[in-house]
Amino acid sequence: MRIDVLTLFPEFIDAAAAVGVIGRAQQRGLLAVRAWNPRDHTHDNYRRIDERPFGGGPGMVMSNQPLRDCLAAMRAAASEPAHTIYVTPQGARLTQRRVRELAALPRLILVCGRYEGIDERLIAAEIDEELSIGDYVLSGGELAAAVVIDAVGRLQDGALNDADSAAQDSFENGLLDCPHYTRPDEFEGESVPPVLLSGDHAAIARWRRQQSLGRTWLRRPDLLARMTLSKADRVLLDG
Ligand code: 6GU
Repeated sequence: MRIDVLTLFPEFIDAAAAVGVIGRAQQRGLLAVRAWNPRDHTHDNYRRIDERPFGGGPGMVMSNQPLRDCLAAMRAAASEPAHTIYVTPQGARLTQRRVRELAALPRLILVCGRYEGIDERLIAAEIDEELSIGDYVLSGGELAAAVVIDAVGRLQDGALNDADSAAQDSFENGLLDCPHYTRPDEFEGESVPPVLLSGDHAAIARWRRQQSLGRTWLRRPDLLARMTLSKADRVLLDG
């Protein structure tokens, strides 16, 4: 998969995509992330990238021409058609379901806004989808784009080692993950739940499922409300 990112801070995206699972996926040739700076498409001496908003008021809007020309250069750099996403708090909330769908596409273009964002006509002409990563305000789209790159990149075939794969189970099945423990079996005066030392794999699986159900009920009842629980899950949850 290829991901091209339009950003005033390409070094931020480069750094985020160079480490961990995503960095390794790039080294393995499973994913290619490239950042593009619209400032390189300005023609004035000051390389200006912001303009005052029509109608007045505080804040600035990103300049139309450099953004349009940068996007054109990005599109021309590869033959695969790109699905173009503007990351903005005005977008639809990103979910693991949408992440799975995006991960199956051959190419994404992510547009990061700064200041008050981009001209509405640019959204109409160039953007396929607007996405938000949550109900809080960031000073720019770069952190949100890094979130999209990470969530989508780790789902590329071969990106996760066995050691990482277990973590995939949690949100994927609609529940929060169970607690995890490692050695020593007594730490800070607390023991490991005995079932995990029992060697009884069926009992361990049941305990983990029960923990997932229980903490989802406590912490994210909204997630449970949207699920239909099996009879076995009902018994684990209700006792
Ligand atoms: Cl995608 N961008 C910005 N600037 N803030 C956000 C966001 C995106 N998602 C949540 N807050």
